[in-house]
Amino acid sequence: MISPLPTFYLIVPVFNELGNLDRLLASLRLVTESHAERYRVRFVVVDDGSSDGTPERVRDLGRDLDLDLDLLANPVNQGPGAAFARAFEHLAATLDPSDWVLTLEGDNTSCSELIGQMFRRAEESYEVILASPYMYGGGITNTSPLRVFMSHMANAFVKEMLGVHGILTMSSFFRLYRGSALLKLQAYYGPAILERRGFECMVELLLKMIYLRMTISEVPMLLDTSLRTGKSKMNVTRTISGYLALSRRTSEWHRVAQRAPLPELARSPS
Ligand SMILES: Nc1nc2c(ncn2[C@@H]2O[C@H](COP(=O)(O)OP(=O)(O)O)[C@@H](O)[C@H]2O)c(=O)[nH]1
Ligand SMILES: [Mg+2]
Repeated sequence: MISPLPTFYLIVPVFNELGNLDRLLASLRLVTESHAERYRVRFVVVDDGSSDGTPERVRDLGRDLDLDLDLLANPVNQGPGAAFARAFEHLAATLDPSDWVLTLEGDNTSCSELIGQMFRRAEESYEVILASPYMYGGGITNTSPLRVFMSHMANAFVKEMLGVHGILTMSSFFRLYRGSALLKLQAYYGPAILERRGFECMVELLLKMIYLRMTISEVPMLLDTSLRTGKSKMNVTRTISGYLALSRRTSEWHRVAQRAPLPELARSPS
């Protein structure tokens, strides 16, 4: 049966998040309840070769909490960029311009309380909303001052290197997209949208949105690392080299944005 409601997809990449899953999916269950009148809520969780029982627990929780959930599993770890690419490709056949897609972290640090504010901002007609720790009113807490400093430096460095001005947070996973925006990205860059497999994927996505002149806004977010159990999986050296690799692709991505979209994928009203 075709649902009369638009779909609200929540895409969550996970890698060894067993300690965070119960709380994560229980809090996202509340999101499902609070949006039930306006959207059909569907979860797309992408596991990436976890060795701690993450995919099994996701499946159990999906059943226990009665979530509409697709679990995609890569047997071998490929990185969060590859996971998002797989999820976008998974949506390509069914995504409608009136749908909404939220991408978020699986470690409980993407505060679900912010989702309402992201929707309100999007309703001002923005195509994409970024949760933004580097914006006034946001911040990073329960993290050492050295790490906070390094994280600000990395964000500023990436912006300068790639010539991005006017956007405060470059690499947050936590974002809300209009279905029409993702369809447009797919029409230009293919159903997976992303090339980069590592943590730099979110910067790649942001650049492609900028090259397509999409409307982007940010809402302040307090990133509280005490909300997660376990450590960050981001490998700093690999991510820096990923950022450098991005800079070698920007002129090609820019060129692609100047040409007509791939006709077989151009379903979005632009
Ligand atoms: N699918 C997939 N997800 C990953 C991978 N590495 C990290 N993640 C997920 O990506 C999100 C961000 O990772 P996290 O370790 O919290 O990085 P940080 O927030 O930068 O410290 C979390 O949901 C992780 O489970 C990976 O290799 N594959
Ligand atoms: Mg995290």
